[in-house]
Amino acid sequence: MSRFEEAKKIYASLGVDPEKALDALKDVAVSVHCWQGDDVIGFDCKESLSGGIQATGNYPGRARNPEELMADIDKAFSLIPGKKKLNLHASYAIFDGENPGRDKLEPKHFEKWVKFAKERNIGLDFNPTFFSHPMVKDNLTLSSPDEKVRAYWVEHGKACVKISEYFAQETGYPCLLNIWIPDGYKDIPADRLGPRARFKKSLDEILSVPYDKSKVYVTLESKVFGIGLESYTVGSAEFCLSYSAKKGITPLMDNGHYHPTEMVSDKISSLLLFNEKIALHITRAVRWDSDHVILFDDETREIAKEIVRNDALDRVFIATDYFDASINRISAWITGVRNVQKSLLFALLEPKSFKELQEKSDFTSLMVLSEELKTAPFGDIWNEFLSREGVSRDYLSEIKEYEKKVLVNR
Ligand code: RNT
Ligand code: ZN
Repeated sequence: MSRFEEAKKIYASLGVDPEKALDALKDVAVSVHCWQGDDVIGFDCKESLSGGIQATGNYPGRARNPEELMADIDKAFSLIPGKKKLNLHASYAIFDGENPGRDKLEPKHFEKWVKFAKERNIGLDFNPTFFSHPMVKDNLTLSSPDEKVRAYWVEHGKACVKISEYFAQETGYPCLLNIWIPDGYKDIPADRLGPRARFKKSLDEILSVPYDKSKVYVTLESKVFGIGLESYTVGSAEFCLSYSAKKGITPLMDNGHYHPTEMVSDKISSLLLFNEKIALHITRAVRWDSDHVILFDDETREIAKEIVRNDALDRVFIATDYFDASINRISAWITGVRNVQKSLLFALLEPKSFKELQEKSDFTSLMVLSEELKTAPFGDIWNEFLSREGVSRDYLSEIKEYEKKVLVNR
């Protein structure tokens, strides 16, 4: 008997059918962020990374242009099983001639990405880029008191709505447009309301652009602090949740954007009760919003359990968001995305009876069985998934080969 057949028996004895789990997993799309490949630099201007986020390390082989980034994405995607989408930022626009500025971006500046997506039959998600740009003034964009600055970024937001609609139309997959602004203050502000009122007004203006709500899902990502924005962020959790609820858009939670003991896994159920759809940026925060590569760790598994247990695989938009420049960037992509999928599979292999144990207050059984499950032959089910997807288990040797042949020559 194969290891998979053996493992199936063990899971069956726990009341779990691994075939069903594998079947469910293959249809879950993970939106893979493009910015792991080039340390969040993009192609549209020479500004260094700003907005209170940081990619640290100088491992060789950063993608320097669209061709290199596309080749690296292809390499990573060839070693990631399951369904994928590609998540782009506006700063990854590809210009044939002049750069018209972020306020004047058009669908044509993303034609090459659409071609890339169509050829691979994947969907595209999108993000306006409100950072790393000379029009960011005093760490403010959509909440700036300078009307010229605010208007510039409103135009950028509107342009991105149109580009998202174009992505959805062309690829045939809905496009998620995620709005995140880095706006905030290093030190205690004298006025907390003013910037938030301006942010609200700016969002209203951006969303006044008509768009097809069945094709474009606008999401709003909150954040508690950033580097140089330690005391106040305009787009706080309360602001973003309230705005999303009022306007009928989708809230997005990034698990690096909360106080260190606050867990996104605990927040998912509440949001599911009040929203048709919710969105996630899965990342790993080490002591701060450090955006380390996602591991197969407790919180990632707990997030996955909350999605699966609540039958919400079709209600949660799952995206990755991390940037590590200290290790092979392609390996980072693969490891992180595979760990999201592993966590989902782990959750899909949890017995339904656990809920009943809780309801009966049989916490003894719940603890014993949950601990037992941790050493069940999960690896054999995961390996079966990889082989059904035609993806090899060992990606290290392939990555090292690509590093030798391609990356070190950059
Ligand atoms: C920053 C946010 C945001 C960015 C990307 C690049 O803290 O998490 O999602 O990481 O837009
Ligand atoms: Zn994020």
